[in-house]
Amino acid sequence: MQTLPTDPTATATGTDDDKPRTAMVPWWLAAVAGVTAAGAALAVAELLAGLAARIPSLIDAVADLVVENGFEELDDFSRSTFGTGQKTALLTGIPLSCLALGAVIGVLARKRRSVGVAAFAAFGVVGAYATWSDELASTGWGIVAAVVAAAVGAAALTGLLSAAQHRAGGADDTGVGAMAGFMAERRRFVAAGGSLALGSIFAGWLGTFLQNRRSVEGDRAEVAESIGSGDVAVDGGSTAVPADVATFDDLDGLADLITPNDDFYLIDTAVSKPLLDIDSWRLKVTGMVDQEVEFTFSDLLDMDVVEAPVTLSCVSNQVGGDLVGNAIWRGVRLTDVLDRAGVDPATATQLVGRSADGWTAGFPTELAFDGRTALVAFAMNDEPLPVEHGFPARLVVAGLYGYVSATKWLTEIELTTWEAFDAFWVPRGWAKEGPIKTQSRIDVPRNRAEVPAGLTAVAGVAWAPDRSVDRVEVRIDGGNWVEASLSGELSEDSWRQWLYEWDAPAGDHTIEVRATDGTGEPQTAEEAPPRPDGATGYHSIDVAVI
Ligand SMILES: Nc1nc2c(c(=O)[nH]1)N[C@H]1C(S)=C(S)[C@@H](COP(=O)(O)O)O[C@H]1N2
Ligand SMILES: [Mo]
Repeated sequence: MQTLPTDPTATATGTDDDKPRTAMVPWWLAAVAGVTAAGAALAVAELLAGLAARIPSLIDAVADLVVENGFEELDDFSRSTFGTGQKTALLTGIPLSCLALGAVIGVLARKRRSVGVAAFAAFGVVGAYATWSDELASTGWGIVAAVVAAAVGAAALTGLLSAAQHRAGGADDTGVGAMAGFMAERRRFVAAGGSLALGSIFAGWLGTFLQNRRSVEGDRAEVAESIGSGDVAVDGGSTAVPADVATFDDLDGLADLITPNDDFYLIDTAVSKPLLDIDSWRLKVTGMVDQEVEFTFSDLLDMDVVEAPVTLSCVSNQVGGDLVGNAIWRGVRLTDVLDRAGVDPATATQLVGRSADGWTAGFPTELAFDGRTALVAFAMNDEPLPVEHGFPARLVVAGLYGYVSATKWLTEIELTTWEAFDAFWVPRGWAKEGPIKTQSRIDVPRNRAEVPAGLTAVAGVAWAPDRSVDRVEVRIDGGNWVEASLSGELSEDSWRQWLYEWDAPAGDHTIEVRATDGTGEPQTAEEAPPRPDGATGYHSIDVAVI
């Protein structure tokens, strides 16, 4: 075995830095150096983001940027297969792409180190730009994080490439394995690269750990006390239905009349959910108002607090889909909030809700004043709003799809005109107005289920907020519509369960459902996709009766 000098600077074969006469680093070694350098840059950025809440995670910021600009059909995508998995895919895809780019940069930087430095500088610019468009983060700190990360990446790359040029020489003839031979020959590279890689893994892990540890559960517990949830657990939520309202909750597979918070669908563009501090949180009412006003959380609690069951639905819900839920919301009336500012719906024709992370939703101001349920809500099923549902406050407007109304992490209500502003989803191909269409869904039996012949329960839910559901009918194999029985009605904003006892004959059958709203208008049979203003048509399932 070769005797190795203990002092790495004592090697005679290596040449430092940019001296062009040195033998070129093999491309694969340069690729390894590039990957390691990119990893170090990412890790440092995540560590900084972990150390201070004000410093944004560059990965999150880039993911947000992709969501906001890349995915026009986010709502469509997130509906089925991808689900929240789409965001997870982004959060792993972005670092993986960075590492892959790092490999390319490493190879390109073999001849000229300046190419590597320039590439990392470009990385930094992208990171800084992404944090600049992130409303929750301080832009200044975002730029600091990006500059530090880029500098670490560039330094790591040049350092590793230099280390890679040091060959301790002659290891191939020692008879030891190829790996050991390589290690001996490139020991400076192995030592530098190995410790950098290990350090990066640790820094990245620590940064992610610190970021994930952040929570607002303390604030939520405080809110639980002040909203009088009493001894209601902070994560359970009460879904107790009033005694005088009949339900079919006992039926297996049927959606509960009140959706538990943990089962309530989730749709938003936020890659990491805003964690808002209850003491510094403010709700501002701005724009075309008599005077702009600002509410603290306790200002809201001092107002008249009301509670209302409201069914919320996503415009991208397919016929038969599950992007719909029914919760009891508690908060203050939107009109009470608007009255403090002084709003004239005849001139200020659009109400825009804005979230802490810059998302927007807008609807005609007159709808806030037409008598429907419209709340600045802070509790959901007797529990402070869960973080993912908008803690500490959100809008809930009965009868409007979420994308035009239900702003989570609400920080501002701006009064403007209908023409002056298009909220987040409007330029992305969704209708500017979003009234919820009457819909019904079959939960039991499941599509393509095998059902034993004889009496069997066919059941589901139907909704038409804020018009109420008056009738639900079922049709077997295109025959006559027969009326199903209905659960009690929590409110006209709330969905109803329906149940039909079917005497099922053997064979293959198709079951369809339709609802009629409180105005006597039956659900339309005409099939329409979710885009641009909500899916229509009858939910239909096929079953095999045996
Ligand atoms: N801040 C913010 N609020 C938002 C959204 C969003 O992306 N960001 N999505 C809206 C949409 S499209 C829907 S359907 C509802 C869903 O509310 P949920 O996730 O509590 O069910 O929230 C609305 N509020
Ligand atoms: Mo939605």
